[in-house]
Amino acid sequence: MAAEQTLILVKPDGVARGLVGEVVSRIERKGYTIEALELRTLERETAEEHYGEHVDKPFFGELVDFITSGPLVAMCVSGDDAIVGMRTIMGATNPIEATPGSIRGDFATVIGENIVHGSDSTESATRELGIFFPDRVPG
Ligand SMILES: Nc1nc2c(ncn2[C@@H]2O[C@H](COP(=O)(O)OP(=O)(O)OP(=O)(O)O)[C@@H](O)[C@H]2O)c(=O)[nH]1
Ligand SMILES: [Mg+2]
Repeated sequence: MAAEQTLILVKPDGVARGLVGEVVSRIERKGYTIEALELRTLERETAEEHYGEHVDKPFFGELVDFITSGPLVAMCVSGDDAIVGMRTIMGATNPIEATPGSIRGDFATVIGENIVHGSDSTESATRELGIFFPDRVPG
């Protein structure tokens, strides 16, 4: 068990569908702490940096178009094993494989619009929190 911080995004589809409260509620109910929260619309440059690991994928352009298409809600979430724990709450990347009871399993149908993002490792969490909440990254 490790105390961790992770970057969670309610993506533009989640905000447009009015699911911010639902996602926040599930995070709080689980027992994690919301350390910081901001509604913002990403510049393309910021989105390309955030999704830099996917730059060579065929869907990269589509991904950046989507994540910059409207306001999103960025959160720094903390708790015991919060990185993997949040990925479990979110469900599998592809909503048709996400377990019912998970956010993607309950609210999404297509991979390109899957409501939430969560950091996938401690390295990703540090890098991504540095983009969205630089004040919250240790050191
Ligand atoms: N259109 C499209 N989008 C994809 C595809 N694969 C992944 N994505 C999108 O790209 C995002 C990032 O992919 P990954 O990092 O592999 O998946 P993930 O870690 O579960 O999702 P994130 O938390 O958003 O990073 C996914 O959440 C999807 O929205 C694909 O084949 N087509
Ligand atoms: Mg990812």
